[in-house]
Amino acid sequence: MAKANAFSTKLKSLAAAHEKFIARKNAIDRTWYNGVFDRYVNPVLTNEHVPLFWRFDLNPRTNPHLMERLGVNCVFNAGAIEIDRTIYIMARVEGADRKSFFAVAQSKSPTEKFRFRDYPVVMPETDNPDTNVYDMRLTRHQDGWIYGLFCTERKDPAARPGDESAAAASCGIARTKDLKKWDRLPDLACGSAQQRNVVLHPEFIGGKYALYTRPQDGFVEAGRGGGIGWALCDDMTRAVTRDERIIDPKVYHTIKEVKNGAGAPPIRTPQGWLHVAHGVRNTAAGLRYVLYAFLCDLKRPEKVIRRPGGFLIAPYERERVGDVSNVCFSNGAVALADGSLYIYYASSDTRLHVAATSVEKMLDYVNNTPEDPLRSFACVRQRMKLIDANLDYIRKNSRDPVLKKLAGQAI
Ligand code: M1P
Repeated sequence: MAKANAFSTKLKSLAAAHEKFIARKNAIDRTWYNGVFDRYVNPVLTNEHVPLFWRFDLNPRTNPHLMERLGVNCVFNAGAIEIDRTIYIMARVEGADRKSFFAVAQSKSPTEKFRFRDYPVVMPETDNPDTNVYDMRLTRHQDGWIYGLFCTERKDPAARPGDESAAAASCGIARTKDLKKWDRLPDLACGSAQQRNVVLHPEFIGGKYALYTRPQDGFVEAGRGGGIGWALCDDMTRAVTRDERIIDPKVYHTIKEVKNGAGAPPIRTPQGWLHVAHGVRNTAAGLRYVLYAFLCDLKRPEKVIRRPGGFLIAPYERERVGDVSNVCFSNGAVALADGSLYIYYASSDTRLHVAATSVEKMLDYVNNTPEDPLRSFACVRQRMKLIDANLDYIRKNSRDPVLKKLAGQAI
């Protein structure tokens, strides 16, 4: 009897804490400001959002100690879509067993109160079963379907005996009308040995489907090749690409020197297709993943027309630490009818955050952030130009006390 009471008391408090956690409000993080986007105090989705009934056996007869039976390690890299004023997040949920799966969480607000649906996504397999699936990009395509493109990993058939970590990565493809029932289509057939971070463009290009790819011929680490590629394909039910053209290459000594990959499906803006991608550089402490933006031509989306230098979002404060530290990664963003734009990004492969901005601000950002001039000397020249223009402006407005104070010794 005492045991039964302890069980129900504990369950009651777990349930109350869980509900309180999900219902909590989220506020803009005032410790952060750069004018481009707002950060929020709380992550929008974490392993603590996962329903208790996905983790615990709630029956005291079969689980007298109220133990977690199937733990969830983290919730991160998520696709996103808005349907009828509800935001749906297609999260990567990683169980305690290291395997990831997909699950939809939804909210009327883009920044808080996300709640998982009762069941995760049951993604059908192909004849070649996936060992692990992750990082789904959701594209609402002109053809009427919502496509989910994701990475499917299987053990590398060429792995040396004893090597239990070499994986072969391909692009898995599925489509749905309601985010509940998924039709699994054959994986993308392409010329590259490794294919991850594939994104479907939302519109037909000359009657064909267009894909952003990341061709690599090495192991899932950097390998040779790389860069964000562009490829066309006739039919998503048997997706085959032949020529992958690199439209955004890796570049020496930049935020994308090791590798890069497309993020959310590009967002149509009046001035072009806006991309938020990830770039990876090397450090003595390992790889560092940041997000960067670029803009492509509206009529020719394979043509990059703006390349603001440096990163847009980098790990900040507690975002720096997690299962894979020093990582920001995004595969989902939503642009709402009022012009607001929400970029969902995960930190350190552990939890999901939101960066709130607008299409207007992002266009200002891509148009007015100078390109990376690639050499320290040129970077200083670039900064000198900004400083000179500002000091000139301050001199001309020297009666403004705030500006005067900002000027240092210069006036
Ligand atoms: O661990 C960081 C990221 O590593 C991979 O990204 P990429 O293919 O660009 O190296 C992915 O596994 C991604 O899920 C992960 O966040």
